[in-house]
Amino acid sequence: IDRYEPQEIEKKWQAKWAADNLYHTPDDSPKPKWYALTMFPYTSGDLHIGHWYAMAPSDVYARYKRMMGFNVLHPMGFDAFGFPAENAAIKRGIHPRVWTEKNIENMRKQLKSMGCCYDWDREVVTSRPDYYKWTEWFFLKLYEAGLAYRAKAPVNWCPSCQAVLANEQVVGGGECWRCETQVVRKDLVQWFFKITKYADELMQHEGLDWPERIKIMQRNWVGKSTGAEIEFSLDVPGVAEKKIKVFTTRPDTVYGVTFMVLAPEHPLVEKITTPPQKAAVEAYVDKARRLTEIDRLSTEREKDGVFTGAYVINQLNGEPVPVWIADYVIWSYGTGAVMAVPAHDERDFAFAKRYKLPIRVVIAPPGYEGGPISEAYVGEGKMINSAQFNGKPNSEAFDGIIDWMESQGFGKKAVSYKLRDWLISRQRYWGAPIPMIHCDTCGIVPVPEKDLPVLLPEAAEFRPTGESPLKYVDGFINTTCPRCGGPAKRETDTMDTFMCSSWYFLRYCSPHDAEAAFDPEITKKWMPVDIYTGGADHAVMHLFYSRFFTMALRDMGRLPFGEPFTRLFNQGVITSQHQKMSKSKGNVVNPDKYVGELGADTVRAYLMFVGPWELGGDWNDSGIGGMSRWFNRVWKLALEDYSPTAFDTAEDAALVRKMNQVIRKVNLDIDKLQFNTMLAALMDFTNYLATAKESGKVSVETWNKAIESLALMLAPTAPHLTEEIWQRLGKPYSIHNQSFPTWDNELAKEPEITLVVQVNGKVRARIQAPADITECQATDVAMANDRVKEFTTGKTVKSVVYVPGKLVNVVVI
Ligand code: ANZ
Ligand code: ZN
Repeated sequence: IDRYEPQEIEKKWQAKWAADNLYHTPDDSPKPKWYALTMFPYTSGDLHIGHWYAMAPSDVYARYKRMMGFNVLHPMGFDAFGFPAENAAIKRGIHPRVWTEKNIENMRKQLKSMGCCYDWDREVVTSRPDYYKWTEWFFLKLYEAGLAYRAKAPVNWCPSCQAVLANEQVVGGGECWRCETQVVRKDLVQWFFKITKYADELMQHEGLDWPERIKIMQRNWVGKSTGAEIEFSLDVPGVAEKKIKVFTTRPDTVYGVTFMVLAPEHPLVEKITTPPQKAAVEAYVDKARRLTEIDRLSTEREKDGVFTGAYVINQLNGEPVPVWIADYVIWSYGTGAVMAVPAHDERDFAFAKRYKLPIRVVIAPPGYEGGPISEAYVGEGKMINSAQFNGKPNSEAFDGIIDWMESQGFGKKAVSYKLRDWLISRQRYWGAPIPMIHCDTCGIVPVPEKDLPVLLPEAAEFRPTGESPLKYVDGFINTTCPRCGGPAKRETDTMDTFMCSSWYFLRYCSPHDAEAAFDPEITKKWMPVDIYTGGADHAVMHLFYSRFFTMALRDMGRLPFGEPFTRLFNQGVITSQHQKMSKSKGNVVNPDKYVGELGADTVRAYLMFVGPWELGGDWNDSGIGGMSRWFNRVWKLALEDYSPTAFDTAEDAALVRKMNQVIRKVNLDIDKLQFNTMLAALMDFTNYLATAKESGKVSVETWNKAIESLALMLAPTAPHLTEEIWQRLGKPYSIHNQSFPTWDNELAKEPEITLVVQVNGKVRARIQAPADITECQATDVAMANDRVKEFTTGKTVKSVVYVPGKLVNVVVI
């Protein structure tokens, strides 16, 4: 026979599959649907081995589902808007569109070399007008639904990228997620999406088969706190506000309030500050502005602050409370004001110590006999110094105080969320334009739907100024108001690229629809996604935003469900020299070289053999030759002639049994996405077949059946190799349209034997056991038998002798 030449056969079959449209996915099919989605790549330039690690195993699963009789939607596309394209334009003078399209060409070619069963007719590219037209449309729909608004807000500003970052894009100790520069704060008017409206629903994952880790991260990201909002009365001449509201998770400590702290940005600060305190307060506010939220919340930093000179009244006991400002109070959380209880809160305690403010214990620590305490007591206890609540456990007083305040009109039960609204404005060129117009007469006017898309002008100048280049494109910015027809200006900010990826899975369902973002009927058939695979680094941004979009669409009546991804699976990370691969570290592994030498099938299988998919591992090519040798063995076994020389019924039955066992294991492993053990089972089967061939004891029929099942089981992993084998075996094209082998539990069963167990020479038990039971297992089963135990408990086992397949002899004294 010919040699196994992967380069040749892979090219050949890829061309044939494409010509035959083998992986075309019809919307109409009598088969049940299966939507297998893999996170689409960002168009950064090259696919590295990490992309392969994400895409090859997910392709194996999609192919398996195809062979299991599903109509599988397995699409691929490109996340193509974003900073790097624009940075390339600034650095190298290439237009972002040209840079992006060039990268797409290259990446598509690389993706095709993997031999995945993608339906390329459904490819989406988020930076093309036929796609971003609908991203703009989504903006309009969210705006109509009251979910988009403009607000001036302190934003995270990356001085290096010269751009505003979402909270999620600030990582580590306050660095830009992309360039790791320290982020600073800046005020800008921006567009926000009201993702907080869905805070409660986003915390739940009902009916979703998602990793626990991701669910916890999402819940923490929402950060729901339950407590109360309490009003302190304010009486400063000339100030209209007569109350300051605080949010607290500890209403049970309200009698222990000895001062109040406002965020430096709190609008009342300016109004209530007394003349003598003015200079100090202004200086402090100025200083706070320059810090990031992360710095401000850091527990390591010493808490400092300034007295405003003003007082509020604690309405529960009528006491005056001095009002301070301090940067550990965050303006965007709760009400931006804190009732400070130094006796029971660590931060307040430190603050009170520093500024010599009173500390009043209202929950008695164990054994407390009055007097000062040396640190904040945050535990449970009996109420003291708390009027009619004295003597009650604080947990009980929690609700009692809320009820009392509600009846008196001092406060009410409240919840607060850490989750912030999603800031989507970007002062960048390479993104979908925000379809809004500013008119001096009419204010903010949405671009009429019929005028979409608002096209990105091709000509623009790219400068690292931090302002959108669109500001300087006259033909873009100057327009007419859709309402009054007068001269008006376009919004020049573009949208966060996470908007593009918040709905791409919907576009795949009807990618060529010119009338709608997605066809509601077709989309209803495909969605929700049955399995979504990708990196765990998308736990809060992409997955959160996609869920928000889906929930919003449901509430608009445009989708009949609110959760886009039924099952989520995160593959591990492939590292290189034990580090994350990155261009700057120069440790990026390019798979093309290995594909060129050994073939895509080998690279696919080798990656899956690194370890459990969810764990990832370090890339090391030392074993890849072994994978290639295995495929060569499979090739020879399958294609060389076989003829029985010493037929033996028992051996024939043994192969049938082995085959059924392997088929069972492979099916169960693939379904659990345990590709490494699936491959190990197939390798073991190959060894078994090699031995069987040598001994020549099985029939031609059984042999052929075994070879066919091996090829079919290997088809999802090594699609080219198996297609070639299938053809050479004279089977009908294509192996990828065949059914995956199924097993028969009866045939997979090991024949049983009867184990006789003797204790001190007397037969005490007869146990049914599988014929291939090992010595270890046989001893264990024997010793665990209840009858046997009756004669061994309390005695010392001197020896256990196993006569294979027959007898376990136990001697005790
Ligand atoms: C009084 C009190 C007494 C508090 C006590 C705690 C312990 P979480 O759990 O994170 O929601 N707080 C409220 N708004 C704040 C803001 N904008 N910036 C900084 N801190 C703020 O925290 C809620 C608690 O954090 C609130 O409960 C408040 O302090 C503080 F023994 O109120 B507490
Ligand atoms: Zn107008």
